[in-house]
Amino acid sequence: MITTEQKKIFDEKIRAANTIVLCGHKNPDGDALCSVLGLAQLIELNYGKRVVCVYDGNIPDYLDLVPLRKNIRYFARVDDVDAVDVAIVMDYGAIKNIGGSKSFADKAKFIIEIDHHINNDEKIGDLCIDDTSASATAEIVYDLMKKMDWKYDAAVLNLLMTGIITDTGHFKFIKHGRVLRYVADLVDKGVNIQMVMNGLENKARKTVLVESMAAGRAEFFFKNRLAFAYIDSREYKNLDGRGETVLALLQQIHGVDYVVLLKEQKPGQIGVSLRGRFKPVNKIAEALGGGGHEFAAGAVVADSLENVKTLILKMFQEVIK
Ligand SMILES: [Mn+2]
Repeated sequence: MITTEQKKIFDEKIRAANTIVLCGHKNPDGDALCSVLGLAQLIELNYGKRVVCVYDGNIPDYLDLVPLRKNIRYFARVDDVDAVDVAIVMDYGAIKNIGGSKSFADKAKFIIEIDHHINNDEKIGDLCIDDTSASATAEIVYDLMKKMDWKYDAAVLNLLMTGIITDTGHFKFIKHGRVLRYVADLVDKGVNIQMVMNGLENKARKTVLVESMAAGRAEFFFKNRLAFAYIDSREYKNLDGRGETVLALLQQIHGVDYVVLLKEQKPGQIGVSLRGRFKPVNKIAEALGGGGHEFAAGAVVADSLENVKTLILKMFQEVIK
């Protein structure tokens, strides 16, 4: 919940600022990207201020079609910003996740954070507008927009809907009804959910081919209860994002309780994605040094593809009895 005091400080700081920089976490996902672009547009519409949006890492192709996509720049190529009055850091979770964009926060006179992650790290904001009950950072931006009584446009509404849709896995991970009431408001204001979702289904042919190949050669273990797939480092270059399609396809198979996808990001560095259909997988992710949600979790392990596969099958042996 955004307090009157938070509203007041936000308003004063933005009003007094000349240069405002916005960023989300490194390798932005739909929520990080769209929350940044949406809030930037709201500030421009309502305060007429110069807002610079920056990112580090890569923005996946499936986000190419989101409104105002061109308004965000790779942090290292931004050389026309000297003094930063206010930096707004969004959807970041922990300081290490910000990446190179942190240099703008470092030189900012005032930092605002807007986040829905549980942050066990130190918080970066002088003003923290955090809500761990929010399903997406875009939900907090929507809340802020309403409480501030801001003007908005169609781009803002579509961006906020995109943030909510992507972070909730197309509404699957919603934990409370509030966000659906916001979604209802967005629909009443003119957002077309079908158009937003269609826009997100936007991948290069090579990506779809890698994903379908990985699903096609999946192996099955423990009486077909565990589906296992991998993507090697050569194929990984053509992957866009996390290989969600591989996981989604294998999860549909009757009798499969668990899906494991190993991604060789580079030799010796394996990204692990775990999905449980009806059984949790977060404990295994945590044992591998990662984390996540109960039914969707992951980790990055420094070892060979073969060794990580052996290790994970051994761990599942304990779980599947
Ligand atoms: Mn998020």
